[in-house]
Amino acid sequence: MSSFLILWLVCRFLQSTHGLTIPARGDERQRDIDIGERGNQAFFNPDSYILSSDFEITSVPSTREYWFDIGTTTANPDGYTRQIYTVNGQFPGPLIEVNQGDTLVVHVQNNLGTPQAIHWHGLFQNGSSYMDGVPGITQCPIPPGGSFTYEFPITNEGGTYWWHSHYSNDLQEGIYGPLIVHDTQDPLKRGQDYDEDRVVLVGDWWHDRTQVIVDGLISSAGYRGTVASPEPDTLLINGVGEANCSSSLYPSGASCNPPTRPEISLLASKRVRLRFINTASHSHLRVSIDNHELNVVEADSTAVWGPTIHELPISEAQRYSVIIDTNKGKAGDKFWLRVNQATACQATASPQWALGVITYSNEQGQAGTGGNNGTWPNTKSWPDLGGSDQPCRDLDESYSLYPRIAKDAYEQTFLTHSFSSQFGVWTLFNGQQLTGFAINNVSYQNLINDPILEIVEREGNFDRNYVSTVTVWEDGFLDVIINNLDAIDHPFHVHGNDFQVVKRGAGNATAEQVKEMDIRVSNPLRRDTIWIPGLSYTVLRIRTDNPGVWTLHCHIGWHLAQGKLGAIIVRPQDIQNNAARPSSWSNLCAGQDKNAVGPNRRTVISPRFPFWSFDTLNHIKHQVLRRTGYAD
Ligand SMILES: *[C@@H]1O[C@H](CO)[C@@H](O)[C@H](O)[C@H]1NC(C)=O
Ligand SMILES: *[C@@H]1O[C@H](CO)[C@@H](O)[C@H](O)[C@H]1NC(C)=O
Ligand SMILES: *[C@@H]1O[C@H](CO)[C@@H](O)[C@H](O)[C@H]1NC(C)=O
Ligand SMILES: *[C@@H]1O[C@H](CO)[C@@H](O)[C@H](O)[C@H]1NC(C)=O
Ligand SMILES: *[C@@H]1O[C@H](CO)[C@@H](O)[C@H](O)[C@H]1NC(C)=O
Ligand SMILES: [Cu+2]
Repeated sequence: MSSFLILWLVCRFLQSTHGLTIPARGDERQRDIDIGERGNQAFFNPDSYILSSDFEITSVPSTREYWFDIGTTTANPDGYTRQIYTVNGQFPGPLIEVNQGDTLVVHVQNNLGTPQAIHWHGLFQNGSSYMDGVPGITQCPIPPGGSFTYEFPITNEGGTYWWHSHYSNDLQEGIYGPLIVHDTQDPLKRGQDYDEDRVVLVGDWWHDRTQVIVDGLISSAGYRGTVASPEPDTLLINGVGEANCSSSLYPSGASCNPPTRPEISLLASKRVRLRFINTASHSHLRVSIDNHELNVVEADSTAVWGPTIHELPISEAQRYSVIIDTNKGKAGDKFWLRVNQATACQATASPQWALGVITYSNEQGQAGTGGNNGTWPNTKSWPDLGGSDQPCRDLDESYSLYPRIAKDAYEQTFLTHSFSSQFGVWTLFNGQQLTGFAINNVSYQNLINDPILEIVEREGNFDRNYVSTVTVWEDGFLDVIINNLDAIDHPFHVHGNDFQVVKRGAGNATAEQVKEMDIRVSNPLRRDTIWIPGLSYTVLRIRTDNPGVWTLHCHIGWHLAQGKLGAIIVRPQDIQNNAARPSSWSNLCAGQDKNAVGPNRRTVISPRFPFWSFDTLNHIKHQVLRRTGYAD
């Protein structure tokens, strides 16, 4: 390969990305997105992400009922006005707050012209796999104009979760929100460990509609000239960002009306728990607050003893709670909240960031969006923030995170199964060839109206070649090896249970090799979403005490759309024995074409971006990062 070609490839990619301008702002810029008074503008009330101390945390169960109306509106989350999806007219979506032991009921009305389904990220769905919300895996999608009621008990869960669309990459369009489960047994307690409790969503944003991007990615032409996942146009904090309106990528001729920067007002001299949730489709993010150290106390929904750090790395779909002390000034003082894209995590990114404002206040409970009087913080960032060339790592690779409820690694696994995942050209079950991602050489095809769960109920087993699965029959402990054979990094999420991170290593590993390895025995981290660096593997130990069909997938939404999904089928016999379903669930499949493939897969080989060039790009990136191996 000539160096000219390599240079061309690099330039090609750099062209397709851009950063953000930070235009000077005055009072004349109105926050268009925060109040519902503007007809079809999306509504977001930042106060709704403040957890009230009035919420009664109790073990007395109750039923919590929510109504989700999914629709569209026109809004300008980052200055660019486009159609977005909303839930109850809100962007981002409403917060769900429950106690462990409650029954959650969510009535979803799909007012879109396309199907839909909602997943409850991190919740186990113990005994209710059919409520997991993955179309083609655990349900048929909710049709356009249709409705469906999700109803399930919250058992054994507590901490920070979120809900999001699992149809195509529609979560990117705005169908997501926080889901908080309180637990009287939670080692983290308000009043003891912290005084105030907030949710902060961080994520990324595109000016093109998701369907446009997905259609591009799975076409031979690619999106913006490539089948590699696109870098975002903007980063968002609680749904608000600032586009670079002078960038060549900013749609020409489009007006630019950036909303006011998000402001979070906090009482001075308190310990504040900030629950960060990364809702991004493609951005590993680094979060910091000038002058404030972040004491990490929760990873996904596991309460941990964690480090006190200046900058928090958080991958797609992960959650972290940090506690900060608001004793760095007096009421009225302001500090930057910085969300930086961890550029080195993506193959092609250039630096991007979003800024929010932390304002100290004397008044309880004001998020303070209207309160900004035109002055911005003059604080400086911590001097040791990660540079754009710093390799991405999960927090547990740099620091120890000890679950506060200690559990040693489960003993006596009955099976070690490896899922090897890779980008390439794959032959489908119908003979067609496609470019995309595969797990064990199978690039996922979604037979969306014939969910795997229902096949298992019908047939007592699942034996098809359009998705990579492993079936386990026992209640015990399973080791799942995930070999990331790409040079690029991927965040993996497993549904249905959390896992113990018992091993990470460079390269790939077979089941035979893993069985001989020393694993982390003492109180390994438990979580549900893990960042797996390029050309490395991880071993996840999972208890199979929850019968169901559990999706395992990359949480880069664009990779998911390109086939990066497999499943763990836990105890088909128990699925069959408990196959009573509400008729509303069965009705979603009634009369639908069982052979329909949707919504994403139908790719052909891309002549403009053949596999070898992606490989080359990986190679370049690998050299740039000079990745180091792991200590063990
Ligand atoms: C915004 O885009 C312009 C034009 O490409 C570029 O010169 C500028 O550096 C960008 N601003 C930022 C903050 O990236
Ligand atoms: C699911 O429920 C069963 C029966 O109560 C219990 O044994 C099991 O531990 C639970 N699993 C999870 C993941 O909550
Ligand atoms: C804005 O508020 C800050 C803090 O209360 C104050 O110091 C500053 O003078 C105010 N600026 C203007 C322009 O009113
Ligand atoms: C995938 O295909 C490659 C090349 O044919 C082969 O070496 C490898 O063993 C296959 N992997 C699995 C898990 O089947
Ligand atoms: C796994 O690693 C070995 C080196 O340890 C390498 O030779 C082999 O190609 C790797 N397998 C895959 C599928 O990448
Ligand atoms: Cu991925």
